[in-house]
Amino acid sequence: MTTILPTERPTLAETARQLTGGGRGILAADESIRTMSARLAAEGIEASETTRRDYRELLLTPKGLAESVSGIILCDETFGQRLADGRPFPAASRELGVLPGIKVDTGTSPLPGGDGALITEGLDGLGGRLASYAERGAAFAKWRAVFDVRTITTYSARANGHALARYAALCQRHGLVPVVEPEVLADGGHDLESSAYATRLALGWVFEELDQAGVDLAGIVLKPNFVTPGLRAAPAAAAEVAAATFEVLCDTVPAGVPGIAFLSGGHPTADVCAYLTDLSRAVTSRGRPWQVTFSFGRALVSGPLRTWAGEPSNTAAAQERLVANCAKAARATR
Ligand code: 5MM
Repeated sequence: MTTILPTERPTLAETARQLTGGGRGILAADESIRTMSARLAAEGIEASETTRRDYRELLLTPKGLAESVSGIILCDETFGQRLADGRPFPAASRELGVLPGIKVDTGTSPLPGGDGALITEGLDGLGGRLASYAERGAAFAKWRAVFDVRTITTYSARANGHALARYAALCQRHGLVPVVEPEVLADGGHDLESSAYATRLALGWVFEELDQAGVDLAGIVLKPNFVTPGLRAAPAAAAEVAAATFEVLCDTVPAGVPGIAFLSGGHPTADVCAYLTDLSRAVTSRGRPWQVTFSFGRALVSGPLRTWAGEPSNTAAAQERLVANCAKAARATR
């Protein structure tokens, strides 16, 4: 592997632009061991360290992936694993032209006094873990705060914004671009206005706290949800979702943020690609400075996982499906 000398290392701003620009986006493959095991089991695949590794190798190695994917988010287990040819995942990822990232939060727990709201954990010992990931080749990190439209309050938005800001400041100190992910869940039957309200509240406090923590906005990537009705409500047209999302972004996201990479939130691939197409058009035509792209998980990988079904003979077909999904999402940004 080529050694990167400190003076040759890209700046945080360069990495943030590389992750979100050039018509490429981020593949979120960082499900925790528990979530990944449940997803494998749901497809009838025995969940083990080996099957989780095999599946992540399938995701990272398709020919042509780097044409539409700039970065891949891994969890700690995958970050420490090796491909079948012996290369560690982070090194192989760089060689394939895809920047490796690492999920560093440790999940959520009930926020004390938060009336059912959640707080994301993982700040204890984070500096040491970031130093180790950076040393082992990570280019960026990810931390996800989770909000429900029924329980979000100023207090929960502020508490999670504060944790995201501490994480982001620490990442930048260790030379890693922080992906800042405040997710308003799409689960439920709520309307679009409730999603807009919750997203505005969450993003407003996130940027207030990032400012207080002295985070350099040029060296972050924002990973928000699209503003949509809940998955159990009647869907809205892509134009309506894009307009509502654009309005919330304009009111809350400073111009200094280089890139916004959306999560898919359980929406179908075709829907999130349509949202991204319309939103990209609005951002360009209305002269906003951000690069907008995807950081989808389920919208990219659910189909390929089903196709693979744990059978090595299905790997090529599953990879073809993944590349097609990523290419579709990438086209939506152009
Ligand atoms: C891939 O899933 C990520 C981690 O989930 P858990 O820690 O809960 O297992 C998750 O953060 C993901 O990166 C984002 O939610 C985006 O994924 P979707 O599927 O919403 O695009």
